[in-house]
Amino acid sequence: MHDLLLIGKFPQLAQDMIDTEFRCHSLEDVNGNEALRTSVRGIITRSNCVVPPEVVASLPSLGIIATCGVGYDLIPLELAARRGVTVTNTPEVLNDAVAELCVGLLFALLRRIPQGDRFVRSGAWRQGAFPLAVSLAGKRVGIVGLGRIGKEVARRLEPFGVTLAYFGRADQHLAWRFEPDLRRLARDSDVLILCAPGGRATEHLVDAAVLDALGPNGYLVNIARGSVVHEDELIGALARGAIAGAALDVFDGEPDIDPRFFDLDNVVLAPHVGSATVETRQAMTRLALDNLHRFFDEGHALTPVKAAVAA
Ligand code: 8YV
Repeated sequence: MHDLLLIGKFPQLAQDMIDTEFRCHSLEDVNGNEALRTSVRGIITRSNCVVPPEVVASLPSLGIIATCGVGYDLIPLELAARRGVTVTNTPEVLNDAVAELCVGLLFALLRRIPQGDRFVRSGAWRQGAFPLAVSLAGKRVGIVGLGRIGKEVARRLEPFGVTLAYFGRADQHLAWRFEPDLRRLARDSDVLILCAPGGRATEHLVDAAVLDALGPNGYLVNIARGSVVHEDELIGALARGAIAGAALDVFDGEPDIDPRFFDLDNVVLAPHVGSATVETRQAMTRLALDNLHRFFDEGHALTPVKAAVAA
């Protein structure tokens, strides 16, 4: 049974799967045992955990970093590539779960479902009706990053009678309109949905200028990464009504998010649960474990991250 360095805390169902197939060690265990440190060939982690470069550099036998998740923005890819370390993620198996959460957050945002729940629980209903919200039907939806998850979001929203357009690296020549200018997409959208990968290339892609273009009747949904939005400018836009509202599953510094969010009534907050279903996390863990087995047994992985794409 191979030894792995475990970085991050997994749901118990995932950890149980891992423990039946590999011996997991903490960073403290590895650093305190020279034989283990020099023999560990694999790291297993989660996409919302930082894999420190100094840890990657400290493991002479390291051959693979397998993350449970599609994002790899917290893994030092360039260092891994220089050292010939394979990095793997778990694409595809979580598309449905993340897209479903996105649709759920969008309806929660537009129809103010969390606020309605609080309204009933507070007894305020006795004093009058809950305020009117807005419909999704007929709205213009702009998707930022039409990758695998972005396409699943678009497919789920189309039956609701929306008009879809997207922004990304290139025109994919699909039925939906490609908009090469993000501010123009925001200007021409009622809802802007962020599905782009995290990392340097997308950091603060959505800033005050984009939010101003989205406008006071516009809504933002972020299921990507907190880093894709300039969070301070988002909070300012929400506070002054420069946009109508936002639904966020990802944040800077999560789980310790900016407390200013808690005072905003026009924001729906979710604890990075896009892929957090039993079925999906089982599938993600299975794929990460299969990547490790395939690498150790045959020298190559099933779903390696292509560093060129990540650059
Ligand atoms: C979480 C995600 O990271 O897949 C990703 O990139 O953001 C989510 O699936 C999940 O907690 C990974 O274990």
